[in-house]
Amino acid sequence: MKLIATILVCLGLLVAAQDDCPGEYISIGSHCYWISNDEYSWDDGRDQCTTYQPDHRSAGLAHIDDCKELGEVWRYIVENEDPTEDYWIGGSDEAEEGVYRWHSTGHEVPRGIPFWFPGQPDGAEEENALSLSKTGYFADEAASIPQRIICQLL
Ligand SMILES: [Ca+2]
Ligand SMILES: [Ca+2]
Repeated sequence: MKLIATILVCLGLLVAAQDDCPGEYISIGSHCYWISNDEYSWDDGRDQCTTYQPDHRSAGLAHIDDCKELGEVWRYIVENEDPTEDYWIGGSDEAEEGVYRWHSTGHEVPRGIPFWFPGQPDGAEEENALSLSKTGYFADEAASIPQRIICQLL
């Protein structure tokens, strides 16, 4: 009985957490995200996120700052979306080659393992946009490539 009670309480919390995210946003971990079905260039994806702001909450392409968050988002994609695709998230090194920053916070994107796939970033000035790639890790890719996008409420 105790176990069942625990499960019910947890389910209750889960539902409550999802209710906290407005519009089409969903709760993953402690943040609200929206994963598009349509594909956009990185710039159009950024504009899409900053335009669609349910309940007047600020939003941008996702900024994934710690490995717990990365694990939670990737696990959600594996279980609910298509893990054979790449998804745009909010980092860019367009302003300064080799220095990735989140467009929504201005903070530097974490470097190396466990965030980036080994060998990435490798595109120099040809690849200036950050993707959560089908490897489950970050990769730099050409910003013009159409990809699905992951938006996040700020
Ligand atoms: Ca680059
Ligand atoms: Ca690359």
